[in-house]
Amino acid sequence: MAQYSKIVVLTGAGLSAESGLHTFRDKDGIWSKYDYREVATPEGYSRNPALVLNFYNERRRQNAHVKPNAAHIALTRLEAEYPGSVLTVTQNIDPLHEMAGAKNLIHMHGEIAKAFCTACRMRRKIGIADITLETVCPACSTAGKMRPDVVWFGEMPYEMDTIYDALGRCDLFISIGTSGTVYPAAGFVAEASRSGAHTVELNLEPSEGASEFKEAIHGRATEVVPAYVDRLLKT
Ligand code: BV8
Repeated sequence: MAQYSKIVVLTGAGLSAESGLHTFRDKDGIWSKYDYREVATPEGYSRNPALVLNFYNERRRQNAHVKPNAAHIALTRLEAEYPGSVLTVTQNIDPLHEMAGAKNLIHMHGEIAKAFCTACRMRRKIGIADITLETVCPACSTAGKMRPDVVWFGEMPYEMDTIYDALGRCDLFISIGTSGTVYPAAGFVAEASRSGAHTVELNLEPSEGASEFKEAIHGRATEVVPAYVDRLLKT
């Protein structure tokens, strides 16, 4: 009999660090090079759209050559082999979970490989293509109104109803590679605890929300995540 029946996994930038993608708040992190108010807010986008489009074009190019690491692969194995349900909610906008075969996945902060038109709201996959002020929307033919389909500060993350419903029903909540700085994701552990779930943090170091977890295993994701998944699949 499996120990848990409904597992929710929350992942952050630390999960993709060993695939070569920068995190946000580590010493050489993205927010040490850019002011998030200029490149990750609607106000920044309306002030200087070219700066924001180039910020994401640069990150999209970095995403073009990355590969899932052992932690992404272990999470896909958990989803495929665990006798209960496993939902992965990622704050990451990279495609590494899907590349590792994840199916039951929510990108709550959007996806860098997608774009939408601010004129007609049409959404489309753009892969690794740049978005510029000359990019024309294929649906309404307006130029210069396409933006990355990512959730900026002050914008509502995606699929929050589904996420809160899953948090209210889960009996295991696993948080991986996130500093627990950004809400509402940083509040998920409290939601899971309220529904009586066991809560575990797998992170390089204690996150800002470390004290809210019942269990913590600190180390690199490519080491601690496969080991923890092995433990779950054996019980
Ligand atoms: C919203 C864009 C409301 C995409 C990002 C209270 C409640 C609700 C909101 C707020 C609140 N207080 C403040 C807010 C506002 C704000 C917020 O939380 N601000 C913070 C700074 C205080 N939140 C918002 O604005 C959110 N929206 O609340 O909307 C609303 C309501 C009604 C109607 C409309 C709106 C939107 C938040 C999303 C913002 N977008 N990015 C992109 O460019 O990627 S946030 C950005 O930070 C990323 O998306 C990222 O996902 C997110 C979290 O960062 P982490 O993933 O945790 O990365 P970080 O570098 O911080 O940490 C990495 C960790 O990994 C570290 O702990 C490190 O030790 C570890 N690590 C490193 N290497 C490894 C490792 N671990 C293991 N192995 C390794 N090898």
